[in-house]
Amino acid sequence: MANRLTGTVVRSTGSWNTVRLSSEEQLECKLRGLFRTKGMRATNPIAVGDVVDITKEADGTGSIENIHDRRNYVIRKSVNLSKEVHVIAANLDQAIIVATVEQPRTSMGFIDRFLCVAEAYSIPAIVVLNKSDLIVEKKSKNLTATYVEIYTKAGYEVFQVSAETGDGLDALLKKLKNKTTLIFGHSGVGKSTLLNAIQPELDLKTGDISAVHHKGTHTTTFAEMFELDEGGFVIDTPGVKEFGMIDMEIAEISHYFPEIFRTSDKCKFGNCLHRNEPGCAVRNAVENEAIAESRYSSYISILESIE
Ligand SMILES: Nc1nc2c(ncn2[C@@H]2O[C@H](COP(=O)(O)OP(=O)(O)OP(=O)(O)O)[C@@H](O)[C@H]2O)c(=O)[nH]1
Ligand SMILES: [Mg+2]
Ligand SMILES: [Zn+2]
Repeated sequence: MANRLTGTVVRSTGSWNTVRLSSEEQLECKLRGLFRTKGMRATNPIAVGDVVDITKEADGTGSIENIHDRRNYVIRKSVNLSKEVHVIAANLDQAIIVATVEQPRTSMGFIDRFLCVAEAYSIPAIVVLNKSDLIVEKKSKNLTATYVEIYTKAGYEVFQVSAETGDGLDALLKKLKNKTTLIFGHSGVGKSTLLNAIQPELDLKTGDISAVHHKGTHTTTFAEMFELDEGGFVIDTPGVKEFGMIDMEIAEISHYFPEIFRTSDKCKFGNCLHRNEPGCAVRNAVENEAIAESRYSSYISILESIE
């Protein structure tokens, strides 16, 4: 077709999707016809990051004619409709989980669930601890050191940054260069503030800290992809309360905890689930503190939630 063009979805709000054709041109597009996402029941047939073929209409809008196969994606269970999933974003090079030790404190369980899903989709994940300027008391400092140690030992890169003071942002920006990166995390951890600090022209709406603690407050309401001046794209997302995990096979969960997986070939039984089996190298490593207790607990809790 003569006027058929290919672009990337940078924003999807239901019936309208903003498609980026080039850095100069974005087009509001509607889905033409009914699309079924292969093999999954998703609340959204199109997600940020999807590559689509469109045709231009006379009124200056576009029609999405085709969605390209996804290289990868991150999905979570919808909160209300447990059978349906929500596609957070597609075609990612990496994902950042933004967490905070103070205001609010992100639980390790939440971080672990996200990391587990990222591993399941083979998306490299990075842990960013934001609001380092708030880490002043000894207790917070110790806790921060624990977070850093646990995730570094598990095999992840951990960045300590402050969107407020700019501390640590240069190193983070280097990591973002020429990649498409999903920015994920609870509401109020400073995802949008971080992106503004990296690139002020983005001018993203950010929350008022006092409003964060009221339930249901999300400052960012839709996932949206932005181009970085330095090269690359970032996808800001609305904060989530809980991360509903998609169904996985029980035996595969340990594959998505890198340090557990690495250790498991020393278990006596090939099908060891690392619970009460004799000769379990993983439990042994937890006892020797080679594997963090919290990571092991997250593993067990995901296992139990699926059973
Ligand atoms: N002290 C301090 N406050 C920060 C920092 N980063 C963000 N904040 C504050 O945290 C609050 C929430 O920031 P947002 O950027 O809106 O958080 P978000 O993660 O985008 O939240 P949602 O869009 O609701 O998911 C705002 O009041 C920010 O000013 C930081 O590094 N230090
Ligand atoms: Mg936000
Ligand atoms: Zn074992």
